[in-house]
Amino acid sequence: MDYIDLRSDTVTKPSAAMREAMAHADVGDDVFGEDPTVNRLQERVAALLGKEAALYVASGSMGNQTCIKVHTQPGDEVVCEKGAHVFNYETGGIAFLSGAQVHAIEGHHGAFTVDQIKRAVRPNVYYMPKTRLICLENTHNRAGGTIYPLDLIREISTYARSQNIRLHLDGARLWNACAATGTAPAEYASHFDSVSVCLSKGLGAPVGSVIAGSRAFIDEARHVRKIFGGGMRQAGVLAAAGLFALEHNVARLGEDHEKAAYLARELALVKGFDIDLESVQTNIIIISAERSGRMPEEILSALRAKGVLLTLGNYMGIRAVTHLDVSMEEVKRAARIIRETMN
Ligand code: TLP
Repeated sequence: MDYIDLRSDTVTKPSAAMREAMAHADVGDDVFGEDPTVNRLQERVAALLGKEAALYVASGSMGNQTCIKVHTQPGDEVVCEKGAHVFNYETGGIAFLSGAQVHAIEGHHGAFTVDQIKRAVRPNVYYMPKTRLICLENTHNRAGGTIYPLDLIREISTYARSQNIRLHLDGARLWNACAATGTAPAEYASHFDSVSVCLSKGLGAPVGSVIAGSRAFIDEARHVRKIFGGGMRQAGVLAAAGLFALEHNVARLGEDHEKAAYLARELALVKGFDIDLESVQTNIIIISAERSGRMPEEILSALRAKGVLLTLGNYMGIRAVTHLDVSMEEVKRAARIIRETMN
């Protein structure tokens, strides 16, 4: 069956033109720092984010976890939002890889305030963990692709700096936040000590993320990446896809947001579905199916049988994500199928 796949923006496949760029990439051994395409990608992302240096990594999880490892010592505390990807979907990596513990705060639309952070930060007493790092997520996946308000980021950054607490941005979908707000990536990034961005979500590359920060931070991150088994060799064939994605697939992200806005409006009318339309700010829709009286898993398999793929969202929730490989026409068809299945 030809599925309309709305499970994630990670499901996109590299286009013929992207594959062409990959086939012609100049390569070298990146563990020696000699892959010209990887170097070009790192320089490009560092410039886009206004940081001194950047490092290509295999995935968003590797990017976040590498940054967290560089920022923390075992026993430290990392503050993040309750629904954060680093906390929920990275297999306990903060504990496993960094030996740090998480202090999770419940935000609104994935964002918390300085006051909430102040209440979470540990006093400087020897028998307490040290609050070493705060992680923000923009856009926030589990909250529904919500955008972290820039004024909140500014306040949090000012406070974190005053307390000597590091600030990391999980910017897997930072490009979507930038497309929706018109804020430049470097403006967001300027408030953080480290930033992780993905090339394999909305941008449509098959693999890869990039982390950015000061030169000293990235030197340390390169060391940690090697420990994590992420030293790659002729990775230029992959990095070429990332460069292609940055060149061709950023300006079009607004289309994905239009498709999501349409789909959200349609699905809000479906019997038993509840959608917080205010949270639909980019390309993700979280649907609560609680009132339908049906379990999300049951709804997902009924839709699969009719050719529409969605995935589980937060508790009792279903998630739909729009992307490069699903057209407005397909989104309209999916909305029709979902309505028919639920009515
Ligand atoms: N998110 C995936 C799943 O893991 C849930 C998805 O389908 O959305 N940060 C954020 C905000 C993410 O949404 C993701 C991936 C990551 C980091 C991790 O990226 P990868 O999957 O490349 O490790």
